[in-house]
Amino acid sequence: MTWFRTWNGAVVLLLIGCVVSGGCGDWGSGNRSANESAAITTLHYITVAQEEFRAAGEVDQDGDGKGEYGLLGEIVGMQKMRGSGDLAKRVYLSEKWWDELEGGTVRSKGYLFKVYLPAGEGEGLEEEEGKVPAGVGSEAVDLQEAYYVCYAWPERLGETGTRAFAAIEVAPFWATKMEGRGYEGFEWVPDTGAMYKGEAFVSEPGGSDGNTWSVPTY
Ligand SMILES: [Ca+2]
Repeated sequence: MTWFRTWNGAVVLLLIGCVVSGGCGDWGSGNRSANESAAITTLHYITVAQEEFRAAGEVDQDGDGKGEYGLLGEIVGMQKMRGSGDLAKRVYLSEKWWDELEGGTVRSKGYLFKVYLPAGEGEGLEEEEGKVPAGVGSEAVDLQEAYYVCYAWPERLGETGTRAFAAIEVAPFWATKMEGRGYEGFEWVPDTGAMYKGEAFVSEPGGSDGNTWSVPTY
């Protein structure tokens, strides 16, 4: 009985510690691996959401009947969309797969997620400070019908995760151990073209940020 009381007491203390620290889901070596697995899962559902969002034609800035990919605030139904200024007709990324939206960046289990869309000439369109940017030129809109990139990186490098990930409009996912440049929280955020060898969106993945981006073996 003493052992059970002690063991149970330890559990209670652990739970109190979790409440005080704001959660137990994002630290510890075991959780780093769990966080990375969860990040891959969330990235997967973001790719599904992107295809459904585009197919539904929620954003069609040039009115050609071909939908454009979305920014995360638009996809989760919390930000007015480019072009129409309406909210999406439905939520495309269930709250099962993310916790919080902050200035266009989604937070989930020790990782941050951000989508860039083509703005033309390799530049990225992003949502900043809770505002979805206004429309861009027609050439960029055409590119937004075809390309996007979504990065996932740890909130605290080495604590909540050791790898960064990227999803683009075609499989597979890409990952880096950040051997050349670390990404962490809102301070060190991947640039639009980080995972591409050359011009963002239209060149081969592989990395131009000092890191090696490759297809992970998990
Ligand atoms: Ca269109």
